[in-house]
Amino acid sequence: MDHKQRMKELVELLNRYNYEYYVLDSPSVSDFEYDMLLRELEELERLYPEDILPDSPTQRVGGAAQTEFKKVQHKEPMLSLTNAFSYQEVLDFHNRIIKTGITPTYVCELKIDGIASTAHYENGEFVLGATRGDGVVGENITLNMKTIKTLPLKLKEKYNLEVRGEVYMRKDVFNRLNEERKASGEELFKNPRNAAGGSLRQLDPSITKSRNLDIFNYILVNAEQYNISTQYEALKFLEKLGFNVCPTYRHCKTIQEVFDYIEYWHDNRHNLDFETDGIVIKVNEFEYQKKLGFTAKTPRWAIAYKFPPEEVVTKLLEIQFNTGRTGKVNPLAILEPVLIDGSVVQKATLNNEDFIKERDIRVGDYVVVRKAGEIIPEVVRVDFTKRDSKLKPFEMIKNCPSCGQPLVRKEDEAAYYCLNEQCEGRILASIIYFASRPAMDIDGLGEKLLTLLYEKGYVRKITDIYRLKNYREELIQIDRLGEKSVDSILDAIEVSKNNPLDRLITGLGIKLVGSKVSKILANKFKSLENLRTKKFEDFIQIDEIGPQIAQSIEDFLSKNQDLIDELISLGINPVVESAEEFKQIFAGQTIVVTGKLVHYTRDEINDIIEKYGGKAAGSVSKKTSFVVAGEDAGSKLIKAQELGIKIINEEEFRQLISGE
Ligand code: 0OX
Repeated sequence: MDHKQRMKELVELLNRYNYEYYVLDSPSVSDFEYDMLLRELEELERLYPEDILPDSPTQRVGGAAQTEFKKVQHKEPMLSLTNAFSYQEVLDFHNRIIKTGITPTYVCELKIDGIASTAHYENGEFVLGATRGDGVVGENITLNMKTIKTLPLKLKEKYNLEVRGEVYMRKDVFNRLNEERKASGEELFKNPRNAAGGSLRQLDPSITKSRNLDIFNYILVNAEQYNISTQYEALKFLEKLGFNVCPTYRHCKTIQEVFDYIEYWHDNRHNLDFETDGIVIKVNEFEYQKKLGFTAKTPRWAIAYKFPPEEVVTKLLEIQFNTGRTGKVNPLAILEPVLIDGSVVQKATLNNEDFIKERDIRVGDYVVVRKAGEIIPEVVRVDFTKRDSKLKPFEMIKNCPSCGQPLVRKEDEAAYYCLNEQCEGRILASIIYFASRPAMDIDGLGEKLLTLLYEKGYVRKITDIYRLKNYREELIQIDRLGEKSVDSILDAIEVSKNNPLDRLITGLGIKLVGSKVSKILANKFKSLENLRTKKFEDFIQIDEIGPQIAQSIEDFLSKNQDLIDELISLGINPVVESAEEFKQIFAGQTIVVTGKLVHYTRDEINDIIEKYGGKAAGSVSKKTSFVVAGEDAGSKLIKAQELGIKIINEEEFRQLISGE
């Protein structure tokens, strides 16, 4: 292929990936793949500048500007960063600077994996917020930015200033959002950055608000005006004004200290509650920054070191299919077990038929597997150098792997569905979902055991779970289950009868009704008995519920009155607790949880803090009332110690809420 053709191909590919990334918030390639293609294009353009295409992504500063928001012209262009993919490239950056005759110090910051934004203040009040857009013109997202709790709306002093930063979604918020989306059958966000982007670009700010975004600020525009001469002082100044600055920044006096910083965070970044994809290294002294200046799109005084992607190659042993409770049939890669980032991975998502075919993934291939955003392992691509020529191309199955009915591919969707409501795979999946963590959270009653109990006929529908106590003796005989574990499972089942109503509603698996809508329904209707009689008109009156959800609830109720009867007669009929029952012991307090806990997931403890009147925050600042520290607590604990903030352990927290 000649260079012109390759350049054209790269421009087309990169523009498509840009569109997926910036507009759809659903990229089909990893950042690393994107960066490598971009590098190839930049190299070709350097060799053949006369052939640069006008629509080349190198010819603009950032992502695509959206159409629905009002445009904002940035007074100072919003630049991006040159990437470095190795220590050598960081060293080259340093040497280039030294060569100009200056000896700078550096400020290292974590590179927050979010959406760049800018915030304008007049007289200390937040007046305008914008995205980067193409770097020159961004979108006015003032209303959406106002919903970000970590962005101050009023500063401690009445300054006129512009501050830039990264809007991001915490990992726990992201996990909760995706759990909800999964429960309501919506497409999942690939990673916290896409979720942040998708949430920030909502035309309805109330949706943005519900997404619980956060911001870290890192640039004060024209900082010299405030008698500040270094980036380090600028960050301190921002903190003092009430901005949320990522507390891990460090002033590095030598390039060796920069490498130490990179190494430290390479090893420790997984303990953070937000995602970071690298380290930003900035010349500290503004005087030197000025001297070094800019290229067309990036400053010469800063560089982003990108952490290498956590990818490993392993053999694809089999592609399995399973039918979910909504009927969706998901292909699943069964892999030769490998260690990725400290945990063994033997299953990974293959998304859908198109994904597999576009990448020509075949059973028997060696595939590159990545832990996408530390969450769901994903097959990324085939290592074609190891391809065995005898391997057969992938063929999508035509019938439901569970009931055998023909599968249907819905228009505009890549997924296939089994439409048989009596499909055993779907029924089993809905029972598993009922007992699972976002729903009734019955300890010990997971996928494996429920599948066994289903096959043996003990549990054929949701309500059979509550009849298991009649088969205690038989259960003890099953597959080495034993007396002790059977009793503890039966106990957990009984305890689940007292679960809050919203968990029960979630567990019903009503289409489009995840844990969030369930909470709204529980608060509004207070009991299952009351909810069961309600109709479309009752649901549509609720602000957060649109016609599709209202219809889906009505349809479900009309078909499932027997199930509700049974649940109630089995004693599963929770009534909503009123907020007053929880003493507001944390009223007015901001509490940060860090490290691994024994008794709660992060979501659970945050819920408890909020129920008791407190605010659960993601990062430590002077405003933090106290920190709850579990095992292996990292930078937040250190920050709290530095600031002299009270630190308690999990046991002490439990005592606080139990009133001991
Ligand atoms: C980040 C981040 C991004 C902005 C333009 C010149 C320096 N994602 O965390 N950018 C910058 O600074 C750039 N700093 C950061 N920390």
